[in-house]
Amino acid sequence: MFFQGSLFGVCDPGVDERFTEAERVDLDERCWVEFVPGWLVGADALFDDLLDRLELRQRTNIPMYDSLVDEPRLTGSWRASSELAADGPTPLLGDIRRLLIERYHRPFDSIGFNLYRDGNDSVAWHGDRHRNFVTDPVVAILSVGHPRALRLRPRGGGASRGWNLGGGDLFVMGGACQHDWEHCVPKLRRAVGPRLSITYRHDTASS
Ligand SMILES: O=C(O)CCC(=O)C(=O)O
Repeated sequence: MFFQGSLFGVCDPGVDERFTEAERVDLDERCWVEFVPGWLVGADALFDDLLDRLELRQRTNIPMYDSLVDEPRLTGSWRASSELAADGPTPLLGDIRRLLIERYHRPFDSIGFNLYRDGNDSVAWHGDRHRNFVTDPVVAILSVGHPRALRLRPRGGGASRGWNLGGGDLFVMGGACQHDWEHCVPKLRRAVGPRLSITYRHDTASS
């Protein structure tokens, strides 16, 4: 896949360890998000590196309305328990993991990768299912590649809000977000380049 790098994204990747640009938004009394625009510099280099290294696969037979379909994105994952590289799939993703653990006080032990190849790729409204065994999980999404909207809406209805995520942006959902709110990445009608989301999650409650 060809990826046209942006001028600012082609240097060696690194993150702002002080989270200087972090903007926290309370969605309601129980739920918050934190947006850190441009948290990772050199996002295009990381994007290219991960496309080379990751084994992304096509999930099939996903129930959608009355039929079974191919999931409209490619996915991959890393788990702390099952890998030789115990800190992270690459040194940088391991460093990022440590920074996220320090800041959000959660034992991020898995990373999910989602490649949205173009505007036809998407994920429907949902809350992450590990809320069924972790109360108030924190979910941290680092986005590289072309920006795509991540939208959030209250479970059960209400106005949605959106953030455009790509190019090294970090977006964190916390509090009861996975219980009380849903999120999605909608399809786009216009042409758009690929985006990879790198999602840190934890299967237990505290670090
Ligand atoms: O790609 C994203 O930004 C969101 C991914 C997501 O919601 C999921 O995989 O559960």
